[in-house]
Amino acid sequence: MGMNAAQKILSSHLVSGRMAPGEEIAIRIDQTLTQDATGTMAYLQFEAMGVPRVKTELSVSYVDHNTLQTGFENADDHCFLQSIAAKHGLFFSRPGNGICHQVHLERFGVPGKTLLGSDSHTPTGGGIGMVAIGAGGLDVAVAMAGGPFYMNMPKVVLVKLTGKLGPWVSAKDVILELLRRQSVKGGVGKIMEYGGPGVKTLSVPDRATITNMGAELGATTSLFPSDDITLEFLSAEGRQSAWTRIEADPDASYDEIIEIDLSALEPMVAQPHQPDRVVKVKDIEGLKVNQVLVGSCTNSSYRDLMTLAGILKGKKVNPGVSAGVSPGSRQVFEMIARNGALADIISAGVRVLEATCGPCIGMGQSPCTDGVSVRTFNRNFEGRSGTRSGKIFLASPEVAAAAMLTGRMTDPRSLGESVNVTLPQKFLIDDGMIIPPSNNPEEVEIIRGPNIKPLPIREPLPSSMAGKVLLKVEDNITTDHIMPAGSKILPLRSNIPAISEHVFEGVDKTFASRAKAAGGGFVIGGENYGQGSSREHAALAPMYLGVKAVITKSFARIHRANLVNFGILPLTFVNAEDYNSVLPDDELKIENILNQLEESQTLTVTNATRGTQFAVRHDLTGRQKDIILAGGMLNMMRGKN
Ligand code: MIC
Ligand code: SF4
Repeated sequence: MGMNAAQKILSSHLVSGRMAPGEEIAIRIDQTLTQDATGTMAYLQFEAMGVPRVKTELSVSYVDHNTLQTGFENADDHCFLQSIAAKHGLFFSRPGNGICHQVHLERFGVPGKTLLGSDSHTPTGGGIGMVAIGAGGLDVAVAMAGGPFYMNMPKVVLVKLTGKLGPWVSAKDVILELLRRQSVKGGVGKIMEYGGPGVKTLSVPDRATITNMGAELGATTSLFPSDDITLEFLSAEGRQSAWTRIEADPDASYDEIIEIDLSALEPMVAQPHQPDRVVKVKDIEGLKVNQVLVGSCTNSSYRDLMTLAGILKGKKVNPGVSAGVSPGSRQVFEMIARNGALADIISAGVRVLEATCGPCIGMGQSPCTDGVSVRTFNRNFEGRSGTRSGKIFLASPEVAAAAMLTGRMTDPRSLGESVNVTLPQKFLIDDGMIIPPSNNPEEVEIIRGPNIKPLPIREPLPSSMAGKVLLKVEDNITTDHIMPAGSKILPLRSNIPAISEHVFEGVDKTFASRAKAAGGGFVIGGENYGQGSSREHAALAPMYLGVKAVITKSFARIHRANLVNFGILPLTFVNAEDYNSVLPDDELKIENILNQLEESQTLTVTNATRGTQFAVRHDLTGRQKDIILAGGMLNMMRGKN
């Protein structure tokens, strides 16, 4: 039996385990990436490991998230990151050089390699045939120190593409259609591998839009083959020597097959506040739009911005719309500046922002009260834009451009002749904003601002735990709910005591003070708890506040791994109905934990307030048990040194 592309790459990197779905495997990591909002913690952790130089083939530290400098904090973090990269053997992509995923695809990604990134959209690299996975900063730090990455072997799903996208329909519509069908938890425990004749009709930027937003399906990663189209892209980046062909064998098997006929797709849009609330644009046509933004790691490539410029050329943004654009990289930015497309965008009245994440993570451009904002981004979670009452819709650059012109949700097919962008034979290559590591690392001094505080450490697991239910939440709670971002809170990413004051702020303002006063306690959640970002602050800060265990119906992959890494027990209800019987403020108790963990997959929780008991699963592997018992990965590693 032949292998699919995911199996080929994973098997060539397998360190331990059996590649059977659900079994724990460890894989060797060739490349890592970090961004500034998760990077400071990752490098503090890497430092704590005492490894002088990264052991990967390539590690890159990007600054793209915390670029709004309203105080010294972010600027200090940039200096810290630059100095630590120079010292420990990393390339440093300076602020302004672009969003990590876009730049990595352009300048560093290599088909067939593994990439681990401390950002959930790392799977963008799957657009050129990498197994690219998002993880918490601590897992990335371990990979930089030469350790393997552990995960449960995902199922491999074939997304078989047939046909060809019609005019005004683009890659975003493919992934929105998949989200419509599969939901935000449809990809949990799965790798989405794209195949079928339709693959040949999609360029690398198209593919990267699709693999990027596979994160919203909850998928471990998404992967396109590396074929002649990949070679064309890498050649245009002057990197043809990085190319190898990686395709599924003709007799490869898959755990599941999904078919999408590209010809049948129409312009789609995800409605507030989840990326899977997808409808056809024509079904909500006419909705008044207040703001339109084009950018983010999903849709800010040369192809996307040339499409925007082509649609806007010679026209003006509707007076009711505030329009903005943030290019994905300096390469894209400079190219559209030099070829005149940027002038068309400016002339149309679009506000031009830096080549960073910007509004995608609430760093400016928050919409007006109750504002409808159409964005080419990947997440539309409530409050993430910085305006709690904002209503964020996710759509393609074509749909965004149409809304800019009309001030309403508009099916772009009504605009007439479509704009078709051909990719250049050669991209503009200038790596001047990427600083290589120092040749004299011993001379590099690490610059540490006053906002960079030491990492808090948890005590080893106690034999029993008791405490109140501090909070009970519903299904699909995101890490943006648990540990909000945005321009005010993001500057505190290097300061856990300060950032922990904001845990669950948008859900319950009293959470942090109650948790501290109670000496910690429990959080109860529904399905897919912790979906969204890879930010380990969503585990680290609750850990700092004393959260002992989180009991849910199910977890999102990265967040569960982060909880384990920081010594918080992730537990799931054996009977989902028990969720209903636990109420806020109930006193819970788990006794004899160490024995219970050793002896079975389930633990008994006593609800002292209601006089009841219920069973929960821990599903911890032997390795994860050791981490939990030690009170987190850093404790465990220290114990071993
Ligand atoms: C996001 O899109 O939510 C982020 C900000 O890029 C996060 C990382 C972070 O919180 O720093 C992610 O996707 O992992
Ligand atoms: Fe940045 Fe947004 Fe992409 Fe996250 S999703 S990496 S915030 S652009």
